[in-house]
Amino acid sequence: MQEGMDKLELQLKEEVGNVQDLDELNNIRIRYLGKKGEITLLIRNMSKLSAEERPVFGKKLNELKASAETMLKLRKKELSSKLSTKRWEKERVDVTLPGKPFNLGRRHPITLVLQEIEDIFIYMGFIIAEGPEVELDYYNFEALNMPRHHPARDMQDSFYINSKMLLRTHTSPMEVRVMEAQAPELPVRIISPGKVYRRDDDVTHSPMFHQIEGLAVDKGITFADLKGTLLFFIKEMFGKDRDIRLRPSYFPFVEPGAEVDISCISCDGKGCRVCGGTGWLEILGAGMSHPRVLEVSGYDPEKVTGFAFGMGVERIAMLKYGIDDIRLFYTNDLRLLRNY
Ligand code: FA5
Repeated sequence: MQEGMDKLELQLKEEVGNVQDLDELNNIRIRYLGKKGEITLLIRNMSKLSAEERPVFGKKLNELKASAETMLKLRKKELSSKLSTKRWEKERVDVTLPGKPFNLGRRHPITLVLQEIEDIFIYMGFIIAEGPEVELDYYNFEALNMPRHHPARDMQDSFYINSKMLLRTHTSPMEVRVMEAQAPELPVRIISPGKVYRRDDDVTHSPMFHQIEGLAVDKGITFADLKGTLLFFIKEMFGKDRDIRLRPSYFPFVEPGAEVDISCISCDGKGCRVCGGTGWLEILGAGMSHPRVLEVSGYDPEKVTGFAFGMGVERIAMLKYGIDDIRLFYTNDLRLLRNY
């Protein structure tokens, strides 16, 4: 029996010395010290020994068991530390390596110009009112004094959803929506920014573009208020040297109506290629609210008057940044977008 025990100890020593992973080490433990393990069976079979042999072999078997447990424990410690070193080597971070560049996004030039325009009007006491891009024919045309078959509808070729609904062609429907939503005695001073859609597509016309509508309604509002408001805006936006010119024009929802030009940014009004030699650049449409529009919106045109204007944001951005093709705003070319 002594010989068997010595052999077992040697065999265990060799196996523990060769094992390279923790699962295999556990299998060895089970094979020797588990419920049916070789050492466990020897201990169990001690009852078969004679009374003289039992204490001698009992002591030796306990020593063998203790030595096996120590061997397994030490190897487990050794393997665990070896494995965690290996893992650390694989996963470690080299803090001396240069970092990955972190790209910061920036605002689109149209967003920047929109915000700049909004800030100027907010400073003058206007508030922002936003509305739907999918609009009822009623608000986009009918309530703005353009009934079905009115020739002025042709000026804004539209994308229709069905016979009563379309993608709005301008932000003017918000004039009616805002007036309708509040008590007629209350004065209005709003700007309404947003996307609009038309069947247009060339270097100065995009099928989707942005407009900002303005509306002021109150007792005693005059054309002079309109001109003063726009002049203040233009000087804030393009500099104190800019002047404006109002030319008579026709929009069915204002009377009188005007096209507003600014003195050319490029030649300062002398006449150049940018302004086609005229010295002026057109930027928006404006006028005094038509009495019929005030009326359908619930306001009494005998008691109040109003002015309205609508400007194209891309047009203003093109002038401000000297961009000559509107499509550049929407091609997502970072070489352009990074500059603002
Ligand atoms: C209108 O849309 C009127 N609703 C403006 C208005 C409001 C007049 C209130 C009177 C009172 P117009 O179609 O001219 O008007 O468009 C206004 C501006 O939008 C133009 O001056 C131009 O800057 C811009 N614009 C028009 N069509 C396009 C387009 N396809 N792409 C880019 N900008 C455009």
